[in-house]
Amino acid sequence: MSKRVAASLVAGAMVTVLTACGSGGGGSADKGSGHKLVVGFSQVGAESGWRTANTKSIQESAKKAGVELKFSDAQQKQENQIKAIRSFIQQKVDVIAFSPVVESGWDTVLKEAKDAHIPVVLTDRAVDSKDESLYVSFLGSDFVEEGKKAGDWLVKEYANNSADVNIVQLEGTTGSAPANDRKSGFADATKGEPKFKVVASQTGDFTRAKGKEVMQAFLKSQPKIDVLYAHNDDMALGAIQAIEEAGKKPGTDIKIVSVDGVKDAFTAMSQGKINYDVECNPLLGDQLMDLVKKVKAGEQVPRRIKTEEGTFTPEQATAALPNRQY
Ligand code: GZL
Repeated sequence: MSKRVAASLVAGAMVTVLTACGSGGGGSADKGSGHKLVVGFSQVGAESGWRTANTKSIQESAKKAGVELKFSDAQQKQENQIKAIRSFIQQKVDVIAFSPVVESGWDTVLKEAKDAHIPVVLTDRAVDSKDESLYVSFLGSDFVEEGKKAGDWLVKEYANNSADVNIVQLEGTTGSAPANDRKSGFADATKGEPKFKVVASQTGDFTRAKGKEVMQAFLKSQPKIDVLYAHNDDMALGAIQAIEEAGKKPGTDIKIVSVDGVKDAFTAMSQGKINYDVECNPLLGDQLMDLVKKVKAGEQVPRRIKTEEGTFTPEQATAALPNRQY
């Protein structure tokens, strides 16, 4: 388990709530002041279907909650997020919330927010700062658990096989919490089985284009690929294009296990192209608005709020498709 996850466990106050159960609604003016709650939000970017759904959820929930949202898209660049946070400090927002594109390099700017007495909430991804006073809460998934779920499925899928299983891995953005933790969770789940060999592993930066490009390289360099483990569906969908262009059948010649559970991946699953999908729920908006209102009101909030999420076989994905929100 990563140090960060262990720390948050030790920090106690682990709260697992249903993502969809945010209360939302109702004005969010400070009790008595009439001042509209202003939140500065720095988003990673618009790199994937998951991110698009996450942004939509946050924007819609802010509107519903009567929160004024100052929203910034960092185009997956840490320096843009740091600039946005400094701008929110200048604007004296009530609360800063952000999804850190990578785990490291945040202490200086978060100290500036602390010195300006502006509370910070992490959503979706975490930071590896040792100074826990730099943010009040982290709302998001347990990526180590997601990686473990993917690995556990693979162990079951190949329980009766003794031959080597050659795995290629499309990693998320280098240095990001989901990439680090999904990699370690998967490795932990499969380390007891020497037949599982990760023969190639490279970042596809969570995008379809890069996922396709790296999968093309894997197909050229690897004589035998049995499984693709993709850290998100967008990279898996890009890889599917590469696999089909190479004249192979995704889901059959090369089994695919992925993470996120977005609609396009469920469509691919219904076509037999992805074999298992570990859900990572992007619908954090209502919970985030509840959280920022409590933080602004000075209420005690949990250090760690873990989102509930499941796993999908092709049959389950096909059944879920008609009502899938994202
Ligand atoms: C996970 C999130 C990841 C998704 C990707 O919570 O940070 O970033 O898995 C997205 O699709 O790009």
